[in-house]
Amino acid sequence: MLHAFEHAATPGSPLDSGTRFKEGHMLATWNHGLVSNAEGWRLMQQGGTALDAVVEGTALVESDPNGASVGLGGRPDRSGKVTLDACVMGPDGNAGGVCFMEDIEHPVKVARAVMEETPHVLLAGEGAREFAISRGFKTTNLLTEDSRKAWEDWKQSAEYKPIINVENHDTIGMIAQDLEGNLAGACTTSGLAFKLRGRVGDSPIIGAGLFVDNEFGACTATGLGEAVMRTVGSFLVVELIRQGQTPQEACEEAVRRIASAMPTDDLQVGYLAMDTRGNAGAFAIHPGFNYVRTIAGSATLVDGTALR
Ligand code: SD4
Repeated sequence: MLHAFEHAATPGSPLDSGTRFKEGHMLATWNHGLVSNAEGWRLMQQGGTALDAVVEGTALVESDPNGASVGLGGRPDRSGKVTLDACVMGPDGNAGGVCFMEDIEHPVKVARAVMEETPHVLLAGEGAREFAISRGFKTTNLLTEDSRKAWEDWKQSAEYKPIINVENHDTIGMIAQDLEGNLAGACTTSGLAFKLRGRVGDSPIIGAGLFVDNEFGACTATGLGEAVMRTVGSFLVVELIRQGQTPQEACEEAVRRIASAMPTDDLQVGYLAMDTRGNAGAFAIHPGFNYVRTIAGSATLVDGTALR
């Protein structure tokens, strides 16, 4: 088996820094990554782990009532209920998630508790909610006035059509490498607006919305979860990195895999990945997918490239 230090990204490629960033490396989807990465970076410089960074960073975004696709203020399902999905994965290969969970503002923190305090990986629905309450999480009404109005408007047509790049502000997926060189990731969402009740997307599913292999790399996904789940996207990206591709090459191949399996006119998916050597990659089906990269304390909002 290759060891991380033997696993070179394509030597000389523009993304190959050849070595990891000693102060850490952080990527998050969409422009709310500016908020999550600032918090994650702050924690890591104070000795926090990559896992602390991704959980606390994404939790801040969950609390923003103006984010229509994550946590508080997330758009409800077609019955008017906000149901949340999230997962985390740490450097030791352990993982935890919750899906179809109501009334709890921080699914990403509950996912961490599932990982650290139970022998399980995924808790769903009422069971996830009860577990959260048993661990001291408070219940909150997650349906904001804005979301309620949007739902009332939607009911006029009740058209069910997932929209590409909703306000450039969607599911947050965050991956990080800490000062020790360890990787972790988190992904949290309210899923598709006005989804069928009970629908769960890729975001809480390990291997689909998120995957971390501490020796090689990490990936997270955003976009139409059904396409990511059908192709086990984040696992695929990390596996390709493991086999020697750069994160950019791996994200591109995973997007092409979707395009070869299904029509993509109305379908958006974006992948965001890093390896252990300081390389980053991002690729989407359609333009419009952006992400935030933080290196040396400085965050950059980057427009990802796309297939079409
Ligand atoms: C889902 N992947 O529930 C999520 C939604 C999303 O950008 O990421 N939108 O399918």
